[in-house]
Amino acid sequence: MNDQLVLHEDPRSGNCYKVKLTAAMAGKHLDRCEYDIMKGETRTPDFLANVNSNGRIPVLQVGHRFIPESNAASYYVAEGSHLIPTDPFDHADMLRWMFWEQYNHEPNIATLRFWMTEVGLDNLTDLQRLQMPPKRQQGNASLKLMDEHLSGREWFVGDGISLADLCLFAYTHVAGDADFDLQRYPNVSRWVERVKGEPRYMAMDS
Ligand SMILES: N[C@@H](CCC(=O)N[C@@H](CS)C(=O)NCC(=O)O)C(=O)O
Repeated sequence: MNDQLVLHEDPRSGNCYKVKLTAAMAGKHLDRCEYDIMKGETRTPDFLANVNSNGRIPVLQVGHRFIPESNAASYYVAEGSHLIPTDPFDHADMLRWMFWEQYNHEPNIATLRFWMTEVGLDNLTDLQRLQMPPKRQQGNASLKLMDEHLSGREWFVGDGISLADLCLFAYTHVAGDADFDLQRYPNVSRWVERVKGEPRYMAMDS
């Protein structure tokens, strides 16, 4: 893999952080190209035509090709590293948690965090206001499920850290920004500290 890797990102995004954290832990270099999503910079005709027709970051540029979707981009970066289990069951289980993160976790915890920290409660639409209680309930249900899974185990898959841990970590460790109380989930809290203690760990604001 000799292609240059460029991450198209907004540094405030946990989805973008997943790709940077994965690169740090896998010992790979990423160049960065920054956008401000609050100014619509990922919705310009140029971005839609040339980077991601879905109008969102992160997007990983590999040479002249582009991989949108944080977990797919992280998977490309992690290829060949200790973060990707070689056992077929563990590999599928890692993907299970990454798909689960996108369906059950990120749409609730990350969206509430975005609304509360970037958009601001006063600026929410009526529909967003209505969606807040169910998102909070579903976010807490996700944290509870994670806490139960981590009972008696250190990592989400098999015996070691994998990409599943990093994809789940990105928005879990900042869930407090959206008023989720991680102290209610002691196994999750210990796992957060475990990830932070990994040798090549990189903080979100790095
Ligand atoms: N499922 C996508 C979600 C990407 C996403 O929602 N990106 C947000 C930032 S975290 C974005 O680009 N928002 C700007 C917009 O929608 O205009 C992923 O995991 O990469």
